[in-house]
Amino acid sequence: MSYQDDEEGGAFDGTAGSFPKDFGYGAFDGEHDIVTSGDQKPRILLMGLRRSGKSSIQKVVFHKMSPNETLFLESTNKIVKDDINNSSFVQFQIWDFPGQIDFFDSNFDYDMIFSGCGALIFVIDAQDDYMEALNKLNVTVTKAYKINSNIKFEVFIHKVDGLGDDFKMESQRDIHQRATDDLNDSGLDQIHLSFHLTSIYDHSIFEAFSKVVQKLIPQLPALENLLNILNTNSAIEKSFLFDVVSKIYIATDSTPVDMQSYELCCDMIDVVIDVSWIYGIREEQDPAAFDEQSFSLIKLNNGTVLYLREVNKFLALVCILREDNFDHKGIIDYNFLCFQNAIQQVFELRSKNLLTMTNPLGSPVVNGNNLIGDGQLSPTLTDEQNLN
Ligand SMILES: Nc1nc2c(ncn2[C@@H]2O[C@H](COP(=O)(O)OP(=O)(O)O)[C@@H](O)[C@H]2O)c(=O)[nH]1
Ligand SMILES: [Mg+2]
Repeated sequence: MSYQDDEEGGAFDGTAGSFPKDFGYGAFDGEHDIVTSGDQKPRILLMGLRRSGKSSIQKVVFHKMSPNETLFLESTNKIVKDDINNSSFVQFQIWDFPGQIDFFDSNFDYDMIFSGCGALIFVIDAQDDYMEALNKLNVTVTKAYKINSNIKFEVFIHKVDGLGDDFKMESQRDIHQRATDDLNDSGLDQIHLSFHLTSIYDHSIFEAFSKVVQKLIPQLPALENLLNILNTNSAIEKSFLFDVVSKIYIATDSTPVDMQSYELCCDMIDVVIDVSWIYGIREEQDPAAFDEQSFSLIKLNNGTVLYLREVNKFLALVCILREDNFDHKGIIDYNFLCFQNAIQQVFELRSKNLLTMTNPLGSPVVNGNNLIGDGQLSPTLTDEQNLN
């Protein structure tokens, strides 16, 4: 069932450089090397005590490792820098830290580490005693904030698969309380920590990572707005804009996300990629199983339809709607084209701005271009009346 085992494939295995150079939006070609090169990419740091699950998270989310395989991961003894580029829409670097990092060790250049950092994820093992982890969290956050006050601090209360629902909630409440109290005690109550309950054994880790990445995308409001418009005009109940390789969603409409819908959509992406991998036509040079033509439709027996459309080689739109409303497939498809167009405009605007602005620290690079500014556009999505 896993296409990623295919050694020569490479399109979706997260390996840098496996994509042809001309992927993505044609309009952006030729600008790829401006910001992609060097250490300019925004950083997401993974920190926490030894064996809290940092390397596992990184392997499962970005390298398609199966959760069981993480049992055999060696412990990390130096900073591992992982470039999430070329194979993914949103580009950034993930730095996986060894657990036993010591802040008083002068071998580490903290100014350098924290100054280019967009988000710091602190992983706490919820199956273990977390007092030491909380101390470490406090030291880390304080240190990082002093160097760069723009860092987004994310706490992953991890390995919650082993915990009952009550205990889960209780740990979250307790950790939240203690962590913020500690910060208040040190007079740093302006620091905001976000908390996520995660596990690599279900989709929660992808969901949490989605939220982290979204905070680093300045165009998020524009994307959300586009999805809202699309939904209203096409009678769609929920839609996600997915980064296909990692299955993190970079945007969704403003209705609340329910975990089950998200899981369904993730599974659908797996199915689509697997099927196209097995039965798709493969051209010599381009092993991508997924292209601009890809779409898929799944009808569930509860009267719901899942509809997936490819936006570009990296992004897919997955919509959930009621079967009755799928009568208007023509309108939905038309609206999708408008949506696709608008998305392209958002990122073209960004690439124009790129010429006049420099790379702001912490903002991610998309398709080799830095995300800058806010997309102001007037999408001309049609509604039903216009077509009738
Ligand atoms: N039950 C459970 N175990 C996990 C989870 N994530 C990681 N682990 C296990 O935790 C152990 C340590 O993981 P590792 O990634 O090496 O931790 P690191 O030292 O923080 O990089 C491994 O045996 C993993 O299989 C999780 O979500 N649930
Ligand atoms: Mg590790």
